[in-house]
Amino acid sequence: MSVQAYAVRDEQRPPDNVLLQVVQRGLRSQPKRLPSWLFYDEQGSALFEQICEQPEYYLTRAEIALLNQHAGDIAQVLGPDVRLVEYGSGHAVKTRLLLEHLATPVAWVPIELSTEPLRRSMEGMAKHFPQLPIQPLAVDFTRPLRLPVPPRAPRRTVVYFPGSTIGNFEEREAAQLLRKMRGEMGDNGGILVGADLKKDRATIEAAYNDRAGITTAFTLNMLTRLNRELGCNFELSAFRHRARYNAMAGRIETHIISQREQRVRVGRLQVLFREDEAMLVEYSCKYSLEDFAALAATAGLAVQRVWFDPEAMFSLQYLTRAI
Ligand code: AVJ
Repeated sequence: MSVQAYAVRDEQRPPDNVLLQVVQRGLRSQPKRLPSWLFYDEQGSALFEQICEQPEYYLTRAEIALLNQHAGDIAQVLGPDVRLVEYGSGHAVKTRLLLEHLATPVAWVPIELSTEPLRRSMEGMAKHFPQLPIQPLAVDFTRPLRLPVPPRAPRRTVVYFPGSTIGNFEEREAAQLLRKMRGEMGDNGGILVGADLKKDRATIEAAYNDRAGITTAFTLNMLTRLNRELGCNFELSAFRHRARYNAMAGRIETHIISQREQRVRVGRLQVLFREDEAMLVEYSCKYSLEDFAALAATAGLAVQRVWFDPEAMFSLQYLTRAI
């Protein structure tokens, strides 16, 4: 393809420029880092679903077991006529378990940047709940939101944020995100948020280093994506996945490690990787109950209720306004 063809394509596709800027900035910083949302192209989303089925990845099974056991109780606490605003349209099974128990929900508002997963989860949900109004929002949920006007007045707006995705954010950003949700839910609202719990290192590390190698493929797929979408030349066999639990910080830290000294083209930038240089691609924070209550408090929220799966691996926390 000619240089000109590239230029034209770039002009017509501003999202690529944003992507290039994000990636160049991350690869220029010291130490190098890339944001974890870059994992979720179509292939990455499919790999994540496979991760959820690995025997070592306990989070999804635990959260579903939790809902199987407690969805009735959770629905009672939330009460009737809830508007359920979901951050990420994610694993539809969880939302379904919840909605099945909610009394006369006003609407389900799934928020998901990529339109294809959004469309798919809407289709599935519409089949299960033909009466339920669905008001999708194809936007980035970390940005300020304008929620659609509900079809009738809800008694309460509940922001549902399952999966421990909150753990991907550093503490300050997580608090900021909770504060934003607090604004969106209003005075009488609540936040239902999944939070993975601190536990022994071996269990946590195994979850991010499955034996089948799916997590490795998921991590390295980020480079495949950058090769395809930005014309980078990452050589996949020269990088590897590393996920370690930092007990002091209470989080899994996932890095992509360069196995040798090498240069990679990122737009007009040449990026040098040293041998064994580590590039940070994800945090997955783990919480004690105290940790999470403290995080909620910094966002002006109080923990009303906490539910656990039968093995107490995972928690679902219900937060309301503290002040
Ligand atoms: C989707 C953010 C909950 O951090 O556990 C799984 C993503 N990364 N294995 C997590 C993930 C590696 C996952 N979340």
